[in-house]
Amino acid sequence: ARAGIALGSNLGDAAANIAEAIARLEVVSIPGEPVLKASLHRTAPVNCPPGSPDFLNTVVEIAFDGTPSELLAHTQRIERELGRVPNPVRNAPRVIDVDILYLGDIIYQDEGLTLPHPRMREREFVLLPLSEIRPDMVEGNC
Ligand code: PH2
Ligand code: MG
Ligand code: MG
Repeated sequence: ARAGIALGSNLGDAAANIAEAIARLEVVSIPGEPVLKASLHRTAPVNCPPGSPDFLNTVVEIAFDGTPSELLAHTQRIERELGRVPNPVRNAPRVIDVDILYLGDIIYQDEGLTLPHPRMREREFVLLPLSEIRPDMVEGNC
């Protein structure tokens, strides 16, 4: 199935962090299937602690042959490999955030993952890059 994945970074070399995460997602994508990549967007922090740096955000779409929890295991592994450390502060600055937006038309919910992502439609930092690669999915196309 086609998997939409949002990436964000506002700590360290954000562009390099996002590029490295995308490279690792491409490894997970089904060989020969297209990987769609939006451009990088500099965005103001939303619901983050005061003084948080701006983000770089983008969205990619890969082809994934597996379950939602298998894809989540990959995105969490990639966050770990890039040096993300747990922070008890909600939405504290992070080296990399890799969030699954959708996996085909699967509707899924468990304690760690809800698909489609419940907040993707409210987030301009998701909708704007998503509209570049999947304008059909974004109402009004911003
Ligand atoms: N991610 C959040 C909360 N706020 N703001 C921006 N601009 N970009 C993000 O990726 C972002 C955010 C939760 O993960
Ligand atoms: Mg997030
Ligand atoms: Mg996340």
